[in-house]
Amino acid sequence: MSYKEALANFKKKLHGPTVKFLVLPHKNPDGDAMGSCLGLALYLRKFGHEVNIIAPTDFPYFLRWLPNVDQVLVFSEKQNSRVKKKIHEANVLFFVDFNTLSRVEPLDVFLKSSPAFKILIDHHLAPETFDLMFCDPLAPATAVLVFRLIEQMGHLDCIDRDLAMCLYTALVSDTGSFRFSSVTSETHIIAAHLMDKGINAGEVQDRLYAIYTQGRMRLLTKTLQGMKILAEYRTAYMYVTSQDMEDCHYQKGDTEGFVNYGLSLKNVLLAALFIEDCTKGIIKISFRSKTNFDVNTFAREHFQGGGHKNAAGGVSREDLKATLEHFLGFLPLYKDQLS
Ligand SMILES: [Mn+2]
Repeated sequence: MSYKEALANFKKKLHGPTVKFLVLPHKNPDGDAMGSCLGLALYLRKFGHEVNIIAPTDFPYFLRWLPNVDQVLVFSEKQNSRVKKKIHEANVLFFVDFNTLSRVEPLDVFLKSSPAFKILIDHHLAPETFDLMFCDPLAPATAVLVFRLIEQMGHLDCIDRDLAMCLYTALVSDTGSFRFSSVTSETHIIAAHLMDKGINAGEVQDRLYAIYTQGRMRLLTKTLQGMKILAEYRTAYMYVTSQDMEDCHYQKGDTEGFVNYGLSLKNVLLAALFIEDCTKGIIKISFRSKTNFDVNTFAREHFQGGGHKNAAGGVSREDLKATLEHFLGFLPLYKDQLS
């Protein structure tokens, strides 16, 4: 189905009889996932539809101020029956900021078997197929696709201050405050449109980034002190142990953005952050890169992950020491690209 056909199809849904939408971000939702979901929900409600949002796991504390964030139902064992009921009742499922249903585990099985109409809006590479798709892997954030959808439907007037706040926060989150190479003139034009709705850009920055607890700052200090720089491979890597997290009173989201410090080094093209998760027995890994070094492929081939060309994630089921050794062992294979 072409984008144009998808739009026409969506238009019918939007202007048709009232339906129950269920909007879902990926697990461990970030600013783009949450902002895009909340913005989309505000938009759909303007047409009289019932809209629920379910997050597969909790979201970080620095997003708790987003407009209507209290309406997001977070899945947990306790909420199990409530969540299943909402999935069961939904006529339209809206998947936001992820490309495969495995990103919404453990809800994926229920969503897969649901007969509801399924729409995907996302900017990751190689998405799975759904009934309607609004996808562009070149878009710097899913919020850009939400904005485009609203614009192409001719509904820019529907964007009020709250909706603008949600989308702007999403944009800032996924573009490293408009620094990443994915940012285009369109990104800034959208940001300008959103600012014209009366939001305070500085306030968004402060709410997202000027919120370090003392513990988080200590964790960052410790992580930076342990940073290793491999000039030969233009690579910087860091790790966070479970013990460090415990010592620094870790809260969900505290390591967000740490990996970018590696990339702020002059001459570094690849940055990696390894986070030990003892409860799950895994190492979570974040990769960031500059220029053409493709961390999506790197994460996919070696660490069961993926994402975008310059920002991706992965996982290792070995311990921290073995994981780091493997990572270091892979670098010589990329010597040509990392020089
Ligand atoms: Mn995103």
